[in-house]
Amino acid sequence: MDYFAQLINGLQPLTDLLGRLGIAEQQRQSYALGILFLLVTLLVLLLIVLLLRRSARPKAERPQAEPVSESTDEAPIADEAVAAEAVEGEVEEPSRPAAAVEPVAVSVAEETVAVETEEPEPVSLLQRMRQGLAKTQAGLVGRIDSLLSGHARVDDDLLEELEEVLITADLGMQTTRQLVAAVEERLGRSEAADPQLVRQVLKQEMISRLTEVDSPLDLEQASPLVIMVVGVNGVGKTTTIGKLARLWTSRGKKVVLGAGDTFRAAAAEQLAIWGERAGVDVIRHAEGADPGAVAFDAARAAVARKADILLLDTAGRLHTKANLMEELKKIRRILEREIPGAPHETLLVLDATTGQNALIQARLFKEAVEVNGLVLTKLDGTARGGIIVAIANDLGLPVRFVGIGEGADDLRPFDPEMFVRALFE
Ligand SMILES: Nc1nc2c(ncn2[C@@H]2O[C@H](COP(=O)(O)OP(=O)(O)OP(=O)(O)O)[C@@H](O)[C@H]2O)c(=O)[nH]1
Ligand SMILES: [Mg+2]
Repeated sequence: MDYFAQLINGLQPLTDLLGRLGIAEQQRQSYALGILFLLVTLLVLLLIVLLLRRSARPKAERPQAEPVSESTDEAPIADEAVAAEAVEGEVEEPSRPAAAVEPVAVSVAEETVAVETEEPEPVSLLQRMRQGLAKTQAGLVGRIDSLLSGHARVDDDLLEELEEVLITADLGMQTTRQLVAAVEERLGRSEAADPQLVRQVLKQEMISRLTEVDSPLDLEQASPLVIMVVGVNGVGKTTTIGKLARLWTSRGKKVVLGAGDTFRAAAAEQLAIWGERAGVDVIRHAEGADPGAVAFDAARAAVARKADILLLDTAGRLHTKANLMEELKKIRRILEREIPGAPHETLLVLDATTGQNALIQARLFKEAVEVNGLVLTKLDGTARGGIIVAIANDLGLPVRFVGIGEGADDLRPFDPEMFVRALFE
């Protein structure tokens, strides 16, 4: 009862107000109580509505909130790992959903649009090279990294395991021994040597070994510059010629192609297709014709048409038991008779996916036909890209181009530093 009296007292201002509004005295108290009851009910209802909205909101907001937290997680990693070369999309993308006010569907749609519009942007050379070398990166540098993180210092154990990693990654016995010796010499087996320094030494040694033999192909040394492309079957000779034709015509060179692989009709046809794409003339004979005759006609045509470059395709195997190397020597003699100094370049094409086999082929061809430079194809499809260091180091031959895909633009002039950076960084 006491509480009731207090409540009535508390309602005095309200009953006074009701009195001023002309409500009879007997009814004022019940009116005031009714109003109070209404107010309390409204308040409770308001609270219920607020609570319901609060419990419903996280469901709608969760997908928005996640990308925001991702953005704060990812940005520093991208910054640290790839510094200036950070993929733009990775850094920018997460900020979009954070800014979006509309619910889930819209923010997801915006994200998709952002990705779609970013895709066609030209990727940098280094990025493209990095993509092409992804498998070698994982197979060689990935393994080196996990080896180093498992050791506290540079000791016998680490050096032994490093040797094993390099050999199994196709760097070959000779190059592996030299690289491990360089690490030992430069870091010693001291307690103080941080294993992470091994990474630096390997990187520098690889660059210096590749740079030692590096020499870009000089296109101005002769006109027409005659390039004979050799290699066993399936390594990518014809594809490489097609890509080179396209690269050089795009730089204003007049290119003529010679279909010296008469072993199968499809070979000349394949070259003709590449020629058409690049808009260059292709000199071809019927299937089974003498490759020497094709070389002769191609050389004559290149001179007559004032071509800057003649690219001659050759077979990787032959119909007869005639030795492939003898056939290639004969072609060389014919070219030389027609154009003094030709072939100015004998490019040996090697398939990186064959690993140590590529090294053996390179030795054989080098002895037989005076190879001047190498093209290493299919780096994109293999973890054995380390073979490039072994070949350059063991044979002392410059790598002129590397193939990192089947597309017309997937042949790149070889740049040792960029290659090693794409692998290690
Ligand atoms: N992934 C990838 N494939 C390549 C590359 N280069 C060539 N190829 C593919 O390798 C296959 C063989 O290429 P070709 O150019 O026909 O090889 P070839 O040496 O002329 O072969 P023969 O004419 O039989 O002696 C084709 O399917 C090419 O598309 C490369 O860099 N990356
Ligand atoms: Mg071919």
